[in-house]
Amino acid sequence: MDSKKEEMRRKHIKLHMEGALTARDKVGVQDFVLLDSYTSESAFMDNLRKRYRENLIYTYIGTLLVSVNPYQELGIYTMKQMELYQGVNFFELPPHVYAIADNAYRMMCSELNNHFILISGESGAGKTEASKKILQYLAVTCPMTESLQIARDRLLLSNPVLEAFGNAKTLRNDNSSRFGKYMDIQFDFKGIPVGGHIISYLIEKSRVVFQNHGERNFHIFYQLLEGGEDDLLSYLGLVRSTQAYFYLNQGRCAKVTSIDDKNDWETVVKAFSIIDFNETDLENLFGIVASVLHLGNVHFVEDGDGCVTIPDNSQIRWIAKLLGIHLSALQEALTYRKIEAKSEEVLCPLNIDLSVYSRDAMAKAIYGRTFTWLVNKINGSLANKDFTRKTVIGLLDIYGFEVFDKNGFEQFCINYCNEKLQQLLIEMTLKAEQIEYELEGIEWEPIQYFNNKIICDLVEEKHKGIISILDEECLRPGTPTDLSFLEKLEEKVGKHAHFQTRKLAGPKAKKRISWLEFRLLHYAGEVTYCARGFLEKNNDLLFRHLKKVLCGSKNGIIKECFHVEELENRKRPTTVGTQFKNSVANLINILMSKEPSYIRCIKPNEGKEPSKFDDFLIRHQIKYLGLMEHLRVRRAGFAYRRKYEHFLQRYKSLCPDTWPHWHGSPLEGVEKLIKYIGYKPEEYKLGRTMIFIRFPKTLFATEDAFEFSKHQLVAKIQSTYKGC
Ligand code: AD9
Ligand code: MG
Repeated sequence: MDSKKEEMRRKHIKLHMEGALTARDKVGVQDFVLLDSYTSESAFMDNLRKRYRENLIYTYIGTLLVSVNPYQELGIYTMKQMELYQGVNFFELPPHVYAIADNAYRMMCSELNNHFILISGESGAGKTEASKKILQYLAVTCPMTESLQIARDRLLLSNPVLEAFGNAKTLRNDNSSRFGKYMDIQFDFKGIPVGGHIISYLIEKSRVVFQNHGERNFHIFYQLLEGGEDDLLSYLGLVRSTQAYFYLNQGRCAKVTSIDDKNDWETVVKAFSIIDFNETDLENLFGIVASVLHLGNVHFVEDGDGCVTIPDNSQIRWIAKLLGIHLSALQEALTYRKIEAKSEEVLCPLNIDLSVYSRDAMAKAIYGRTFTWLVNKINGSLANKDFTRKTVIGLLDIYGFEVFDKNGFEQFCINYCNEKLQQLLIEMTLKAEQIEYELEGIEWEPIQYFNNKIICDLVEEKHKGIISILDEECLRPGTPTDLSFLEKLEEKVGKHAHFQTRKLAGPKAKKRISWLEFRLLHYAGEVTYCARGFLEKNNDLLFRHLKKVLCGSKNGIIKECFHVEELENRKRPTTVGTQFKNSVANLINILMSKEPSYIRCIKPNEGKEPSKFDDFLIRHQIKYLGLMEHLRVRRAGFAYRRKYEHFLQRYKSLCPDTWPHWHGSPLEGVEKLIKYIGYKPEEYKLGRTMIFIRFPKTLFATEDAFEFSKHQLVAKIQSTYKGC
């Protein structure tokens, strides 16, 4: 290059370095850490909006992926895309869910450690879709042997089965997961997927007996009625009409345009055959599904003596047949309560309300336990004992923070789980940052952040937390009620800074708290819970009498789900709240032992519409997904860091000393390079293996200068060849 041209090039590079030229206005930055005003929520929103308009649904915050549901097919999940992301340096390509999957996979293979990918976001934000894309990516791109193809197929096909039994149409999402799911994908030492294991959390059993207008029961009921063969339906005593069943017609929306139940039935049946379900399993399983439908149609009437009877026995007959239990015993268990006094048993008639309660409790119990059985059965088929040395990638698709107009026990549990996961995210990110700084020999500057441990403690602390207080109230002799529980809360945690009730907040509270309500100030914002139903849901009581009948069932699945030992054990069963608390603690332990990746999904509008970016809704989610907090932690100190080798490889053409080949150490090369292009001392720090750049503008300038010099080089090469 002649000296005049070189001078021009230098001048241009200098201009870029001073920030005079920029081309990022249209599509925004692909990593939020590169935002100049990284503490500004508006800047965050602007960037997300710009990218969404360009159909760029993914953006990073460091290594965390933010995803906005496009509600349309964008053609970004093709085989070609999968190939593109395989083994590529994380930051070389635009952000993508495949990059997250590939990065976790490569790290797992090279470091032989375990990873997890936590996917969170509100209902309809795209969590399940993201987790399916990851599973597909791993199944398709990982090496595979013929003998292990079945393991891969089972991993993939466990999804439609679990979705059939655990997903439902809600107002927010036509395919809403009504349970939390953690799935380990296990790999052998060659990186071949060999098996898996699933843990499910808190299936929404109440949906089995009740659905809001515009919502449905779990998909499997409709699939069976739409797709099941005539012979099967008549064996189960069912008619082909969703309208005929009380447990299906309350929501008044059995037909949904986006759902093809008949087709889905075929997929599920095919999946069952691959996942090793035999004919007896299926007979038992559909016997239970049908029994639930029959149970919903059991009606009660009260006779003159105040005794409840079942006027029409036809439904009960079918249930007795399908579950292999005695008709009269079932009838008795639904209309009487057996009280054991001293050595004798006394039958005490139930009123209509209690009979309906016990009917619904039975439906919920058999469905809930069958779901657990299903997960165990799938786990049996995913287990692969031949491989002892295994590493895993865990996928967590869990319900996001929920704030509805009315929030009950379920929201309380879900939001507590999110509180714990937020704590884990911040702690793990902080820890990872701190470790990286230490390893690199860079001084750690403490970061101010909100530690939500105080709220976790409020809910979970032994003897003092809300769950313990609820348990105590459930166990208390006398007549504990939801109101007495609320009073206990006021007495015991009333002074806590994150707890309020109407009495405590007084009439001047910003948002009114009604009678029977309490409010928690979560990290993501305030949520007002109605205590109605807390005691009942926490107890989840199935009358002993009914349990006994179910323990005698001849249906193989029910037999496995209800054990006589349960009856013999006089201890109160663990409450739902405590069970959930324990399973969340267990989950946190599982996650803590693995390397994390995070995907935060955002729902862009309530109407499930493509290209609609609802500012208000999204701003709210940014807050409760803790994104600004995460960005602050991630950006503290330095916006950008890169290994010396990678930095030099990319930018070496900017300096005559390092171009085209640098033979010294990468660190020395980087020192030469940044001196040449004029980095100021306050703009960067050099660690042991990485350069840390403090401001995004320094990196942008370098990147723009690089683009410019690349064009110059191409032009030069082209002109050289022209001359040949
Ligand atoms: V819930 O908490 O289970 O109710 P999710 O799981 O967050 O919820 P889901 O993944 O089921 O939401 O996505 C909802 C719908 O959005 C899907 O059925 C798709 O129609 C749509 N969706 C989500 N992600 C994508 C995507 N990456 N591309 C196209 C998408 N459509
Ligand atoms: Mg889902």
